[in-house]
Amino acid sequence: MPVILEDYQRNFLELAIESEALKFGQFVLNSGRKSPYFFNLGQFNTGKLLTNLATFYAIAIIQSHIKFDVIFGPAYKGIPLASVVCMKLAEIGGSNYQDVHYAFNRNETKDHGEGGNIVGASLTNKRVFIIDDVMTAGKAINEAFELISANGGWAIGCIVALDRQEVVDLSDRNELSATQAVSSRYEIPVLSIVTLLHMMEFFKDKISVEQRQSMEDYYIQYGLG
Ligand code: OMP
Repeated sequence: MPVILEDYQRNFLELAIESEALKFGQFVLNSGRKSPYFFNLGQFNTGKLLTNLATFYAIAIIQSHIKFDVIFGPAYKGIPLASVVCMKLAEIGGSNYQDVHYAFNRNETKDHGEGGNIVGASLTNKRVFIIDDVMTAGKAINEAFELISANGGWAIGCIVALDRQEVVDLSDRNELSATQAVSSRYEIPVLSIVTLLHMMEFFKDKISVEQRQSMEDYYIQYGLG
């Protein structure tokens, strides 16, 4: 099936290169896998980049028609994301998004003041939508689900900027990618601004033959069969 990119997805990838968030080379991932590319969302760190990034997330969320009460960003990279995307949804999302709250966790529980480890809106009895940077094996996102459930909320969906579309267990080639596994385990949609396949399509004539070959080899080794 041909991979077609929408304008906002192209704009996102262009800014990812401009900001050096996306780099081609040799990188070691959390999982220990050696990857020919790495995506560092922390590079979207100017007002221009951040407002554009928030718009790309917001478009993907609005197009999904998912309704929720709280957008939740797991510490650390999810924290600015939850706040800027919450604002952007109110700005461009119309009436459905005016009263969406945001929340994030701190890594250490506070035992004084307001206490607990959730900052911002309460998650109790709320439909919670998770926002994060990248999904490879889904470890970071799984922790967010546990946190939401421990705080009485219902995780009803999630979004990352980049879905690396990697299979978690290589011994089972029929297995799902990490995003598909999360989606089926929790029975929720998992959205992304772009997937690895979008990236490969966009960069096919913009990177060297060697870089393209390493991307294809990596996809054959770790990507969906
Ligand atoms: P999982 O928790 O295995 O899904 O890996 C996601 C995390 O890996 C991200 O939240 C990042 O900390 C890190 N990461 C990136 O930021 N960019 C990448 O391109 C790849 C990774 C990674 O190590 O897999």
